[in-house]
Amino acid sequence: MKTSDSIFLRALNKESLEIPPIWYMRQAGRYMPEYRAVRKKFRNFLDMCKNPEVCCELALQPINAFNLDASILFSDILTIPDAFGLGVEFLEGEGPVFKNPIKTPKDISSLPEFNSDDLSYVYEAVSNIKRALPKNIPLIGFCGSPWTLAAYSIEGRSSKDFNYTKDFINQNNDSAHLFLEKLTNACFLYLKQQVQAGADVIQIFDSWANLLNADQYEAYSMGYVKKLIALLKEDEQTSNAPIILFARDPSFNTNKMAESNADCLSLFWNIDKIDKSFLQGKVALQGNLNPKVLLEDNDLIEAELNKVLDMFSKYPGYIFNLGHGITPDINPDKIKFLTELIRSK
Ligand code: 1CP
Repeated sequence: MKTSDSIFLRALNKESLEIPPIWYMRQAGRYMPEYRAVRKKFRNFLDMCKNPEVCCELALQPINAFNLDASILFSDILTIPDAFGLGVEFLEGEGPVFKNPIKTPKDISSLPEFNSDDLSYVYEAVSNIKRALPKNIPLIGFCGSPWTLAAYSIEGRSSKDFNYTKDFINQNNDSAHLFLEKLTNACFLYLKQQVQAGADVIQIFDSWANLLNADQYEAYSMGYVKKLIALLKEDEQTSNAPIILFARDPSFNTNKMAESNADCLSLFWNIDKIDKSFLQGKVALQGNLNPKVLLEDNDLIEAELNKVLDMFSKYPGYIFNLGHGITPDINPDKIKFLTELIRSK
């Protein structure tokens, strides 16, 4: 089997398939006992990401447990802000905390030049995972969207509303755009090295798209995602890697996401209507079962799965996934049940 035989790549190429390829956002993570056993050896989560052998072991765990159709690099989106010198730490129960967040426009103008070689531990993880995977299982490399990375870097931590970030961009608009520009170039160089190391597909996570109204989304997020995708499509080394764009709970129509020129749109779980006649032939679609459904009994899981499959299974280029990541409270048996159920239909 060659990588090009993969049903995941065929779906990304907008082919209609009998059974959709299956993978899960956050398929490696705390919900798996084998992940927790490795995780407890590291105090700071990012130290674990800086160990390419461990990242390889973690990326392979869900492939071995559930026989999935795609693997995703084990890492985090906050490696880029860390490489800019913002000092990212993930301590027990706290989520990400930045030692040196962006506080003033001067912090942006005086940022060091992004050196993509500082993230060589990520590219090493990519090549280790690629070597360990069966040939027909493609590897997804990823980054956060420039907007999502800017939000964490300015807020200095996670937040429900990122109000500090919103005030900062309103008061320092030119600097905010300069920062987004720097992040866009960093994302491009970072993804290029992931592809050079063996990533077959790229996913861009716009996990805080929901903070922006439609106009702000265009100005602060979509504009830069478009630029990033254009850079990737124009570069000889990355032009063949299909690009998936995920946006959390967007306040804009799904058709808008297709303007990014991404090859596939990853739909948040609350999207229950799509304009198939507009999207068909332009983009593949990925999604979008609500992860919370996996906390319910099997009959309810099947009923909710059927709704998703009714909506998408005939769509040319459909990839089964959740509408957001697997949460730590989900029992791995439910992932096995769901995966087998999809393949039995
Ligand atoms: O304590 C732990 O064990 C850490 C939990 C964890 C894991 C397993 C974090 C901390 N990151 C990851 C891995 C990770 N992160 C992966 C690879 C695993 C896989 O998918 O199989 C990926 C793709 C990410 C991407 C990521 N990190 C996103 C985008 C996806 C999304 O969920 O929207 C985001 C927003 C982050 C930031 C992040 N990483 C971790 C935390 C706790 C957070 C903050 C989340 C928040 O702000 O609420």
